[in-house]
Amino acid sequence: EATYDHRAIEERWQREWDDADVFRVPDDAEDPEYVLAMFPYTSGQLHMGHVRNYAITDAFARYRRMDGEEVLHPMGWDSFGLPAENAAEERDTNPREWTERCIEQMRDQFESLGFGYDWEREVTTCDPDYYKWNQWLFTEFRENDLVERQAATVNWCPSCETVLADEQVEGDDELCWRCDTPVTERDLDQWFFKTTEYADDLLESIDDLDGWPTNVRDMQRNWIGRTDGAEVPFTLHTPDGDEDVVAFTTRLDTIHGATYFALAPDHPLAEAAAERDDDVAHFVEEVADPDGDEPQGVRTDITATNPATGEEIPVVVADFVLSDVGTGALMAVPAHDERDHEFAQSHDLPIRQVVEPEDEADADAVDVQEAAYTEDGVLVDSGDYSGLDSETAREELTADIGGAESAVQYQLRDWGVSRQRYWGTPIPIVHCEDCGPVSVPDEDLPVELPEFVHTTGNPLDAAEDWKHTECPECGEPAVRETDTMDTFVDSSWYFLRFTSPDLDDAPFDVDRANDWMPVDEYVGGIEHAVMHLLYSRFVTKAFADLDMLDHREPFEALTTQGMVLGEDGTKMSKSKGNGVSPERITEEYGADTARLFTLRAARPDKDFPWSEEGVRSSRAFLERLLSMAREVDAGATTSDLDPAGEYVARETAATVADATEYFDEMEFNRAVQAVDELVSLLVRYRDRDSVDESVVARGVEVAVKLLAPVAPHVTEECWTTMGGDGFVAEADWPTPDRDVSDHDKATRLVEQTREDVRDIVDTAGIEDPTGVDVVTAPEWMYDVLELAKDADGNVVGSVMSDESLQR
Ligand code: ANZ
Ligand code: ZN
Repeated sequence: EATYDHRAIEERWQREWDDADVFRVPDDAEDPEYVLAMFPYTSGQLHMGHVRNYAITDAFARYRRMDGEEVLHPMGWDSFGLPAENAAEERDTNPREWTERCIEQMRDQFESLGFGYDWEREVTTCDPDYYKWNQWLFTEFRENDLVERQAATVNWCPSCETVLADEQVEGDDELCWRCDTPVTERDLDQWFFKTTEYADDLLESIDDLDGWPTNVRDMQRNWIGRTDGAEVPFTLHTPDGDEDVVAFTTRLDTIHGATYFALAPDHPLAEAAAERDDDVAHFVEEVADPDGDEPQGVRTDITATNPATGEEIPVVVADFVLSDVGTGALMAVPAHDERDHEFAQSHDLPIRQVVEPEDEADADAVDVQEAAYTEDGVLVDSGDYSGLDSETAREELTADIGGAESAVQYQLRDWGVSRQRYWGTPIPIVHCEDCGPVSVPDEDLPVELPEFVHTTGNPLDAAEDWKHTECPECGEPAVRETDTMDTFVDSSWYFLRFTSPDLDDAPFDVDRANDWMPVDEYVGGIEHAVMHLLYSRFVTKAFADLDMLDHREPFEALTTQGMVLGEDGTKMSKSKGNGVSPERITEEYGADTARLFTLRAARPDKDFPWSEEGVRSSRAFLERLLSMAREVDAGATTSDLDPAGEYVARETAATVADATEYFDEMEFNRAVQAVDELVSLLVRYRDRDSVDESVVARGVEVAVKLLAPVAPHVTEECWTTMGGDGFVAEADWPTPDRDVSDHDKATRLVEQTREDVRDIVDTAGIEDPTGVDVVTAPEWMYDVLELAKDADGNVVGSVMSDESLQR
């Protein structure tokens, strides 16, 4: 019985876990713990990144379960989206059939990897029972003023006469993916979730997310992008009369140097100027390019009064003024802003310095005619404000200038959820000529997708029977909204659905959700660090304000896992041919080996290269553990232990203590390392002349339990072989059976000094470092630990070596 037949072992235990419902959790748990991996997009194929992601969460969930918690560890399918539509086109099928096949395949792969999910809670976003609640959420948010219709620019193919998603516009030439016609732009009314209402809330509570990686918290902050500044009105003189236009500025201290004023090309006053002046019209319609390298613009027949100087300054229309930033108008200060400077030079506008460095020598070195000086400093040529520092000047000017006030600006935009695609949640709106857009009443939800048809445009537009309906308000003929929702809506609340997946009168059960939420440990890719997390946070806060949830943040702790690279250290990809298929690894070496290798290779958040060598050594490790388990004398009783036996027993206890700490921190690589060392020690100890079998048995039992979350099948096999009760997956997590505090201290001292010792011994040229001055060690260690200090009290000694154990 010397073989490790991973196929038989893995099949057997997967079946037994399933038969015994090991991973089912009750609705109301006493000790609820929620461990979640970002659910996969249903591409049909798992890659190594998936294996890693799900191995991390599964190991953590299994650890927590053995540790006594009731662990919710569910899985579902992010199954709407354009790739399914494309695949359906290519394969002459429809998106639903294709997606369902993908799900079957992926579920099989998950099962063969032995991930312990509560499959009764499986959630599939393209299922009407699920997307019905997206529609309900849309309606509910709309009733609460969190949904709005706004004009937005979309890609338009003039030949197919259809809107295109960004992914459907190909190449630098921006051609339609279907007919290669150059794509144009169109303004269409689109639906938006008002995420900006929550900008401050979303920003401020990032401070409390101390279970999140710092880089992700920073990315969230940057995305929200709060800027503090002031709004200041300028009076504009146009041929049609005077009008006050407010500008947003972060540098009100520079207002005395504002020598021109600039409007975005689609500002109403710019459009009016275009009607009066062909040059302006030409610029607005033909030239303006907000993505261009150089700031471009034209002068207009409008002037403005600088409220600080009373001076009349020119007004230009310029493409570097963005219409969706601030107010779409700015005061230009060429002496202190680079863009304003570049534009002033090319258009011969005055550059007037009003701030200089505090230090005189530095001030002399500044020449604003050459380049803008953009730092804060001391004001000059600014009337009564000259001599003030920038900060103070900003405060005083905000107070003094009529109509000026402090203002904040966010980079965050409302979340546009309209997609002109088929494979998504239909937006539950009916357009009526008399009543406008009317929400489909809750009792008529879900609005189900019609049958898929192959067409050039959006299949929903072509679905005449589906599209034409009655207005829910007045009963007259009306037309359904044919846009579907961004699939990020699906994933913005799926974690709530897992708490009560079958509920048919609400998206989730409020009590259940309050019990299980927030997710204790959320694991997924860094590519979701911004949008998915932000949208989930937004929806959670909105639900909290609708009294549907007691929690305002969905994810207590977050881990973003690193990449599994190819053997060559670069990203795995088809074109480079350095990809590794999870199926081959599972077939050839077993799921346990695949899991063990991916978890021991690096900390979850670090990248690591694939290594076939590493895979083989992981497999060898499991073989060794299994063969030890088969040889263990499980019934052995303890006698008086000799020092070596006592040492091994203590090492065993200390390994439990250390590994438990590592598991808490999800440092599976260190936990595995600790078990690896323990197993090596047990092998050496077992090969000695005098062995206490109970010490070996306890050691192996501990190793098996500590490894169970990582390599769950083979450890079940070990457990049964050793006569363990039930499943190791349900066994109690081990606790140290000896006081390891002094051992711990001594071990740490040894580890810390191991390097120092070698160093000192080498440098000092000490020939025999042992026995110089024995450090106080617990009595039991004398025999196995040789540790010494030199005359100055520096530790110089050798630590327990393999040989000393074998004495
Ligand atoms: C005057 C000024 C003087 C400015 C100065 C900067 C430096 P940040 O800091 O990037 O958030 N701005 C205002 N509205 C704009 C718009 N619609 N499109 C493009 N730029 C706009 O940007 C704030 C600054 O961006 C504002 O402060 C404004 O220029 C410009 F020495 O006002 B500042
Ligand atoms: Zn109507």
